[in-house]
Formats: sequence, C-alpha cells, structure tokens
Amino acid sequence: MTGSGCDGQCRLVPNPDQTDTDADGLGNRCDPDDDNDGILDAADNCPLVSNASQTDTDGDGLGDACDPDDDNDGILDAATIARWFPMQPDGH
Ligand SMILES: [Ca+2]
Ligand SMILES: [Ca+2]
Ligand SMILES: [Ca+2]
Ligand SMILES: [Ca+2]
Repeated sequence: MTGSGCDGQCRLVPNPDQTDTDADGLGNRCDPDDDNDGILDAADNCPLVSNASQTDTDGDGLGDACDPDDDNDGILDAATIARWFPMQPDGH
C-alpha cells in the first residue's frame, strides 16, 4: 500500500505530487522548513518565502517578504507587488 502523506518514503523518493518550494527534495508536506530560511514553518511568518530576518514592519504577522502592504497604510508596496506579480510585457 502506498502512503500518500509523509510516511517514511518521502525522504527517499521524490514525490512529484508535492510542491517543493525550496527544491531540497523534501516536499512541502514533509519539509519542516519549506523555504529553507532556517525558520520552521510553524514559526515562519512567510512559510514559502525565504526571509531569515522575519522582519514584519507593521506587526500583522505577515513578514515583509510576503506582506503586500508592509506598513499597513492600505497602499500596496510597489516593490512587493513587483516581487509577487512580475512585470508582464504589455504589448497592447
Ligand atoms: Ca522542500
Ligand atoms: Ca522557513
Ligand atoms: Ca520564510
Ligand atoms: Ca507585515
């Protein structure tokens, strides 16, 4: 019977069904630190973005690295937007 979760084989056999954000061979479901920034997911304020500093300027629990509005002033941070929505060529 094939396990579907993180039972044993995950560490040895790449599981194509699993997202592996940090590409360390451990699917996110088995990887205690999805982005490999040294902060375990449970404590990471951006579990899928490498941000070892865990800087959270506005203290809303979302690290600056994944907070679209770092200072919580309601205006999205342009730099962050660029990070999350890479510039798309506007041919029209
Ligand atoms: Ca991983
Ligand atoms: Ca992490
Ligand atoms: Ca992180
Ligand atoms: Ca924040």
